[in-house]
Amino acid sequence: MRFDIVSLFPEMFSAFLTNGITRRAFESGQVEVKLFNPRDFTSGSYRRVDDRPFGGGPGMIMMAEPLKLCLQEIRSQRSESPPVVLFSPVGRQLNHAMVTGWAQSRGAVLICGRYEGLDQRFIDAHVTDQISLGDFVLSGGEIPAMALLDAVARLQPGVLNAADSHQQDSFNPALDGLLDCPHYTRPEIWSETGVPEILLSGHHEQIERWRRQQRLAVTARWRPELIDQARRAGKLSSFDEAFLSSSVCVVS
Ligand code: 9WO
Repeated sequence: MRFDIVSLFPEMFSAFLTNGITRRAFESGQVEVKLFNPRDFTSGSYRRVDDRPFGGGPGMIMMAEPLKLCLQEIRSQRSESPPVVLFSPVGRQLNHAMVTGWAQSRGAVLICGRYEGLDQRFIDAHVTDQISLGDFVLSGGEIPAMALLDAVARLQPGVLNAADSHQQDSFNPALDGLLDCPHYTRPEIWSETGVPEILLSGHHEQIERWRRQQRLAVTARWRPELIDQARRAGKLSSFDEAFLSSSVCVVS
């Protein structure tokens, strides 16, 4: 798959693309990433990419023409016509189902806005999808673009070290849409605090039962709507329901 990034700050992506477990996906080209700066698609010595808003008001607006020329160059490099994504709070909020969709796609053009936003005429003419990370405002779309790329890259076959450790993730359908259980590592006593006895017992069946119950308890405590969702999807067994109803189902 191929992602073309349109950003006035392409350097922001270099540390991201060359570090961590996702690095392999990017460096192998399994997830091909190309960066395009709209400033390279301007004419004149000022290399202008922004201008003042019609109607007045604070800040600057990204001009439509450099974005269009940039997109034209990207389209000329690709055989099919890719989706054009804008990161903004207007869009649907990104979730695991959307990430798996993009992870199985041919890729997209990711537009990273800056300043007060883009000329609406470019959005109306070219943007096919808007994606939000949540109801807050950033100073640019680069971090949301990296969030999507990161989530997509780690789902590619062979990217995670521990084979298939994303099978254990929160929001993996294999975990029935529950949150993940708590994890512990060495030392056995840290800051005068031990770890749950069961994890040291070597009883794998009991450990798995404990982890399932922890997932249920953590989810019921912090994201009760996900319990309802799992229940409606038929993902909760009678054992799960019995545990949820019991006084043992408590977490801090
Ligand atoms: C910002 C915005 C705020 C409220 C309603 C609509 C909005 N659109 C945008 C927008 O397109 N902003 C551009 C990208 C330019 C300013 C910086 N940008 C941005 C994206 N700020 N915050 C985001 C964002 C993206 C995804 N999820 C959360 C925030």
